[in-house]
Amino acid sequence: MKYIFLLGCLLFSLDLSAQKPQPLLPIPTPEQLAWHEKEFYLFIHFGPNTFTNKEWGEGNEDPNLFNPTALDCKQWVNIAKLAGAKGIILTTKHHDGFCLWPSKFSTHTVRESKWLNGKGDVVKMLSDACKKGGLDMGVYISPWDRNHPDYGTETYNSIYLKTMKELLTQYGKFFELWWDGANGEGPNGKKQQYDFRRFEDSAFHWQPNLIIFSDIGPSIRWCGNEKGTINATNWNLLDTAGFKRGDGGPPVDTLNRGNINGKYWMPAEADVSIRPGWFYHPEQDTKVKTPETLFKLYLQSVGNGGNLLLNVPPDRRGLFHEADSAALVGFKKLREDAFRTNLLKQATIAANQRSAYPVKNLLDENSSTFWMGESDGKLELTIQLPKTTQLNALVLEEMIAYGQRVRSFTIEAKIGGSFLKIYTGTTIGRKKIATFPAIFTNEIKIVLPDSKAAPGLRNIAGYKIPGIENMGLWVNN
Ligand code: FUL
Repeated sequence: MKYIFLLGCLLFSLDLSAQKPQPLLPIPTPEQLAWHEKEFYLFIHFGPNTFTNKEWGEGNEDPNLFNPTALDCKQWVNIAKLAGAKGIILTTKHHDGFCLWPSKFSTHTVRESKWLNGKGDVVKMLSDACKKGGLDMGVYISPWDRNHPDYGTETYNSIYLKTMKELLTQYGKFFELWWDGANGEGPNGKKQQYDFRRFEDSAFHWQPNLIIFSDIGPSIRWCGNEKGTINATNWNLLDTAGFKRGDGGPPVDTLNRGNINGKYWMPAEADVSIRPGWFYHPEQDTKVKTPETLFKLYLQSVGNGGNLLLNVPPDRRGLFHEADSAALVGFKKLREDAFRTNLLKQATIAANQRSAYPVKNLLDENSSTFWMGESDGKLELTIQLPKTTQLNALVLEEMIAYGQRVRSFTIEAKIGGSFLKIYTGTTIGRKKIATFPAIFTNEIKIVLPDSKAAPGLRNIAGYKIPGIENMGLWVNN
């Protein structure tokens, strides 16, 4: 009996090891994995610049200029939800130093303004609205401060810490802290030597599950541009040794692609504004990006394995402008139309490698099941469709919880009796939306010639996305 029990334990443990593959380090933390699933969320630039028509305030603006006539954070949250965004990151303090909450460590805040007789707190209003609406909230707290009299001295590092503490301990949980790289002179003409080590340790102390953004993380990286695009080759890995935030950051090309053998898991976030500026400018009401442009950016950011942080600046009323709201709703509709019908749902799939996992997991549209090969050698996945079908996109998802492994892949389709290569790709990562001119086929092969380790995927889906042939997507493909 004892032996049968021991045998049972042994088999059970063998079975468990089959369920859990060997990770290929580095791998994402649970917080980074949760962040990856957010895909798309909004950025909000709001403050004195909204009223002075500037992008970078000097820090000496009269606080009374900040006077939104109808500020309604519930409207921001409602529109964000209609757009399918999962959260909102607010510029609680931009480079002008103006605090959107009544900070005790500044005299340049909402408290000094006429707005709500100095009793207002935008951070509180937004955090309440996000909690009520089920959105996550994040905070941008500019280290550069063109107002604070202590900026440029060691005292400012302590002031910045206290400022962060107010935000990170009084408003509940934030999902992300955004550190801008810009670092110019303060009011006394001096630049600041930031104590980022202390800032970082303290931020994690106050909010252990925080994701911290900067050129070099520590949790996620800037994608190297403000256009909202990530390279088709996108490693979630980065080497940060010797680099700083801002001017001393890694080359922008590296930020856009990551490092193939980078030491840290450091995925890319693509930030871009829905308008030419980050802040609201009335003359840009006619320059709001179209739903089609936003959809293309989605393909070039989320579709290349990163996240999209889309800025929507409220106007002087304190509301999203009608043009921005319409574009956001249109963008959501394009995503829904594109990904409504998975054309591989009834297909069958086979692999040329053995595996401990059922290969049908790849087509089950379930992100918690996956399939992993047994070697880093050539893998071929063959998908048989029940009938000839028109497709122009495949969505592939790598099982990144065990590390990013796929270096390259091709998609081939049987057209007129023989297989033609229709897509040549490099990395897959969390999500690759591979688009190509529409084809009719009933058999597709995905070939992964060599991966860093046995490749693992969670899902493969196929679509016929309306209108992508006019988006100029295949110029470099
Ligand atoms: C930049 C800032 O200088 C801009 O004003 C804006 O906040 C953008 C998101 O980051 O570095």
